[in-house]
Amino acid sequence: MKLFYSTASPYARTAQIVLREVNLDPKSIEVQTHPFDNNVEFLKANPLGKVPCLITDKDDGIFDSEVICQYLDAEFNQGKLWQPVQSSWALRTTYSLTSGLLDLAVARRQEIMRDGDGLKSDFWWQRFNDGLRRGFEELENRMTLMPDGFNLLDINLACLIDYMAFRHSDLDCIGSQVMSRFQLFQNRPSIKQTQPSD
Ligand SMILES: N[C@@H](CCC(=O)N[C@@H](CS)C(=O)NCC(=O)O)C(=O)O
Repeated sequence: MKLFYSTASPYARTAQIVLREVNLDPKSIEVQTHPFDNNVEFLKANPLGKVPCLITDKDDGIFDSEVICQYLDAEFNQGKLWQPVQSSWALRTTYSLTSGLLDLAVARRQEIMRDGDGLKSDFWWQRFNDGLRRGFEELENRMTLMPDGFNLLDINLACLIDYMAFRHSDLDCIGSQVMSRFQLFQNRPSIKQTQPSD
């Protein structure tokens, strides 16, 4: 099995955390790549050219991060990390909210990079900021729904919170309930060993 990841990708990090949580050996599975390197094996497994991408022992390509996390959990952990989320549409929607916030945070990062080429759009900048503000407000309101025990939604949440600190420390939009939830598990080895970096 191979997991293609990049060290700055919050989506790839969710899969890296699950690898560790289900007691697989990351050293023998993780392959660091940059999506822009266009590694041939990686592009064959994921024609979209995005990390993360998993190649299974049967040589099947699996993406995106949500499917990889559920695959690893189902195959190697009896689905214990997804089970608390799976049974509730509200929690699954909260999972989608964290994924959507990651999409906005990554898009905002791309807008910052485009600024270097003089291509920053004021319209999209405002739209990403507004989406992040509204989305984090909604996430704060949903924290009362969170189930007991660490689960795949917590993993998405951890990657989101750390990515905001990594790329968007100028924004102050994370509420106290979200931070309290994060603090419950931020010291897990799987979280500490996978901090984002350039
Ligand atoms: N929905 C995808 C998003 C993956 C994604 O956008 N990854 C970024 C890195 S953060 C990437 O590989 N971008 C390269 C590109 O878009 O060409 C997932 O959850 O895996």
